[in-house]
Amino acid sequence: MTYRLHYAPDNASLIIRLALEELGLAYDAVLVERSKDAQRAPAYLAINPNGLIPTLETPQGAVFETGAILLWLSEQHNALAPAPQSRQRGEFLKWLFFISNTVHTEMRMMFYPDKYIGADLADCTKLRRGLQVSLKAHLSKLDALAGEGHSWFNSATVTVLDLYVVTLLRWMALYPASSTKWFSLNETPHLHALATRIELRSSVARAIKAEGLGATPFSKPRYATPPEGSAT
Ligand SMILES: N[C@@H](CCC(=O)N[C@@H](CS)C(=O)NCC(=O)O)C(=O)O
Repeated sequence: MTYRLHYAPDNASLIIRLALEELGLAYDAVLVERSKDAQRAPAYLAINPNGLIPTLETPQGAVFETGAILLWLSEQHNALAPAPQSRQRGEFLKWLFFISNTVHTEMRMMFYPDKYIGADLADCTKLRRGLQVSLKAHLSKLDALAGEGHSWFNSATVTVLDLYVVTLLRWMALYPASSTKWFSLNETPHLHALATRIELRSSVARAIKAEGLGATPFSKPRYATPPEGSAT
């Protein structure tokens, strides 16, 4: 069975697309029409009861949650991560989980504060300010990590952690459009170098084409102009 990636342009499914492209795997990309709230339609909820994008259909069933899909793919295909028995595995895993359950979650709250605290504008602004402070501190830690010469982050061998981090950097620069001034990639030179290096890969060129991401999707991103679907 060919993998089926349920995606919307420039959504978290982009991270999975990058991994699939990097692994050179065949897959079908199935558009989830965000403009029609298709992620909450019964057919989608049957494969992802949380109604979130992405979901990857596999021969072993549907896998959801970005971090879980990345880990699953890296284990199935023995690539894009230190091997399970290797000395580096624990270090790699703790940072992958930190990205998935802390940084990505904070970004979700930045994008959709109303889902957490209601639609009051003043409240949302306050929440976003708090998140910006926290994200800046996390970015500074990640930048230091990226400069430490690990084999599993910002090295010549690409990992799912690299792909996850550069996509989050992209979103920090773009979303929500009204509140991105806090972010400057120049403040984290190691992450800047990572973003610049990853976007030159041929796997990324294919993702750029599929989702209309522009030539520098991580180091100097612009809003997507996808051939189908919409980011929101
Ligand atoms: N924890 C989830 C978060 C995924 C997520 O936030 N997806 C967004 C798109 S980037 C989504 O589905 N948003 C639609 C919604 O919240 O209704 C994961 O890692 O897969």
